[in-house]
Amino acid sequence: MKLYYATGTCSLSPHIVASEAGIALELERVDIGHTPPVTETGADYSAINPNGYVPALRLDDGSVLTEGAAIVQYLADLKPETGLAPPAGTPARPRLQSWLNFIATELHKMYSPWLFHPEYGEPLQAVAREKIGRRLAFVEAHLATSGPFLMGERFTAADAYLFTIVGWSGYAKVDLSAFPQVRGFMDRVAARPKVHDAVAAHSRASRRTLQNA
Ligand SMILES: N[C@@H](CCC(=O)N[C@@H](CS)C(=O)NCC(=O)O)C(=O)O
Repeated sequence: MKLYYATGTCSLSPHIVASEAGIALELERVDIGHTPPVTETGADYSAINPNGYVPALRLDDGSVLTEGAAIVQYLADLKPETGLAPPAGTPARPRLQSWLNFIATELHKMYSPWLFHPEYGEPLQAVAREKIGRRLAFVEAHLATSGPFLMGERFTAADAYLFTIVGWSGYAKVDLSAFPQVRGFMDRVAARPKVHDAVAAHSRASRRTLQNA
């Protein structure tokens, strides 16, 4: 399997899930700033994902799966024993999907693009930061009562995604000082050896096979 990724982006989330699951991924970096986007091997990325964004996962049958929330579930389901995604058909699975959807729509797309493009200007960015603050307050309250992870005692794919997006807070000037539970969560996740490996590999990786990163 090959993960199309770009450093510093949401493609870290499936990278973490693969690392936690012990799944070997081939990696191919995409220059998403290039028009049209190209991969490091010179391939036209828009022929791989017509939407031009990362992540995308090339499956072993040659087909391509897009959308981070779907990709992390696919990877987690390959290794059900890890508990990275509860089994389909159990009440816990839609709760995982609820978190993934919340992170994708209420956090990911509030941080990006609003806080990543200065051309939107400070008034719009202030609106985005205020909304993110309200959503983080919700996460804060949840972690306080039901943590240490989003689904309770076990680290899941939703935690990988939350860690990835909230990790943009410094760059996006989102103040986490009012959210000690969230900050504790970030420290807890960052301290996981397989997360550490994925973060390091995500930053330095070039096209190669990543064995159990
Ligand atoms: N809906 C997509 C969005 C992915 C996304 O926003 N990717 C960003 C990086 S975090 C990207 O590649 N942006 C470049 C672009 O939109 O052209 C998903 O959840 O996977």
